[in-house]
Amino acid sequence: MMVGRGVERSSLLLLAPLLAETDTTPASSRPPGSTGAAGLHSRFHWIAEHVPAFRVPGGRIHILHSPDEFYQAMKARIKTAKRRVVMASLYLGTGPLEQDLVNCMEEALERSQEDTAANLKVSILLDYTRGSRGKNNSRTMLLPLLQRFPEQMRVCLYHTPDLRGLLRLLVPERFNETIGVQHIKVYLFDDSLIISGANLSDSYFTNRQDRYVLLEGCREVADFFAELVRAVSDVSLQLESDDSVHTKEGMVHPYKGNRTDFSTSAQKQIMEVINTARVQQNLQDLEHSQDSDLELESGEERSDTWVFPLVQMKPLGIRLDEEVTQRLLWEAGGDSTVYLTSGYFNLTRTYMRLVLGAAADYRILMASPEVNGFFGAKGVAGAIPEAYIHIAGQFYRQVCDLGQQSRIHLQEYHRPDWTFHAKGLWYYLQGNSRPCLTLIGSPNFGYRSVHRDIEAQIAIVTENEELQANLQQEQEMLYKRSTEVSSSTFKQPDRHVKLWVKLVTPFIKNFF
Ligand SMILES: *[C@@H]1O[C@H](CO)[C@@H](O)[C@H](O)[C@H]1NC(C)=O
Ligand SMILES: *[C@@H]1O[C@H](CO)[C@@H](O)[C@H](O)[C@H]1NC(C)=O
Ligand SMILES: *[C@@H]1O[C@H](CO)[C@@H](O)[C@H](O)[C@H]1NC(C)=O
Ligand SMILES: *[C@@H]1O[C@H](CO)[C@@H](O)[C@H](O)[C@H]1NC(C)=O
Ligand SMILES: CC(=O)N[C@H]1CO[C@H](CO)[C@@H](O)[C@@H]1O
Repeated sequence: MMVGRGVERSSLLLLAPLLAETDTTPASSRPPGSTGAAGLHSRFHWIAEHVPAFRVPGGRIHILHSPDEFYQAMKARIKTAKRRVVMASLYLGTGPLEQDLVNCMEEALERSQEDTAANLKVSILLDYTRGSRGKNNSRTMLLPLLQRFPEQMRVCLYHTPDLRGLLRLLVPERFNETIGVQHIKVYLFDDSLIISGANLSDSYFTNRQDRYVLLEGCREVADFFAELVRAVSDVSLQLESDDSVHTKEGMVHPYKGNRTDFSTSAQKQIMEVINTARVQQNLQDLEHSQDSDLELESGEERSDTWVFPLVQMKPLGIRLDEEVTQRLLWEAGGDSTVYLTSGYFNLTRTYMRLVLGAAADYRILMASPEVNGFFGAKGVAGAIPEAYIHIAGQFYRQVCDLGQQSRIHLQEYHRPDWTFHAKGLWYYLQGNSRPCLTLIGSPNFGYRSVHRDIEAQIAIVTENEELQANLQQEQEMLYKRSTEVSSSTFKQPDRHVKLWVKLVTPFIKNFF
């Protein structure tokens, strides 16, 4: 692997073990400061060696800004869907807003039955442990639909293979979710889809800040995600109308079956979806490049944007998101600025080292304690914001020890009565006031995302100026509500971390 410019030897040494284990494809030679189509393409085309690359017109990608916009878009699209609705999420909440969403599905299914030609299929993938929590839960929300529309409705519950045996019996209910969950958030309606970090739950529809991107009429991307969710659903537990669950015929049971056999077979099925799409898109790209001299027909939109799906399922041996994110963070050269945000700030050790060792400017946005989702929580959970203060404080101290304060800035998000859950990054090249790349989806750069949960996000690389402007606006709106962290921040009384929290943080940080 070629190494970005402007990196000192010391950080190279630090990274040696890491580089050894990553991909060895040489970085494409990039003209410095080049930002044109060819520049962007050659700079980021290596991503296509790992994952499928879909070309779409940038004008079809819309950034949604608020929880309400996200919620209304989902309702409207469920109601008008004709062929398919596919929803993958951690869980479906049980409040009136979630019930309303279920009602929209019911309405769409009823309508589809009246029209004999139509055949709407609704497919829902949730996490088994989170979706089964409590008496009223995601399952009880969806059972009526399953009973009424058995031919059109599918509900699957992913169960991590790591929660098995004695552990499964001994871990208390709320804690068995910490072992690993289905965390992918994709909401798909015919050929349009929303990729987000937001769960299907009340607060995410009202006052919990997350990110959401809508890809409108992008059939190939939608087909890919529908297939991906189908493959994960196939290896998950199938919910029946009597609330029982069973494995799909011929599948290994996720926690009763052999652990290795389960992962191997799940990996094979999921990788098949990814590899098929990759080959298909490569072929298309080849054809496309051959006739790229042809004029666009009038009214035809230019495919000026690439969408790369990045999947991470470490329990099943799939680590594509990790590979791409690592290289992206590492290769961010001195000619770039990376805005990175994670609601819960606990970068993995590797990501942290990459940020500390890279040459780019980093602006890292995290939740301030009062917008942490656990702020004011009862019992042990109430200490979680403190644990994050502690982790952020440690990271900040490292930045200072390395004398990197002018390159790595930490910022805290504030907003009364809101919680902050946004994650992703925006990548700016020098000389450009707008980002050319963003990552958006479920992973949050933390230990759980990389090692325990199953996740998906997309990398969008675009030369479409309007889309770039919209991404910039999104980034600015989030950072506008933040203040910069300095050494005095951690001396404020509300940042006091109790000794016991400091002591237990190293042991519990793997779990959130
Ligand atoms: C569960 O749902 C039922 C029926 O909708 C409702 O009457 C009941 O109050 C709910 N229970 C809880 C604990 O939310
Ligand atoms: C989680 O824990 C509860 C209570 O200990 C148990 O009833 C439930 O079956 C567990 N869930 C899973 C998936 O093991
Ligand atoms: C929603 O999803 C996030 C991760 O995206 C998860 O950490 C969180 O616990 C979920 N929220 C709730 C209220 O369960
Ligand atoms: C699980 O299967 C693998 C090969 O498929 C085998 O080597 C291993 O012994 C099995 N483990 C158990 C506990 O049966
Ligand atoms: C910043 C930080 O402390 N990150 C930690 C998050 O959790 C993982 C898992 O334990 C650690 O390896 C990281 O160091």
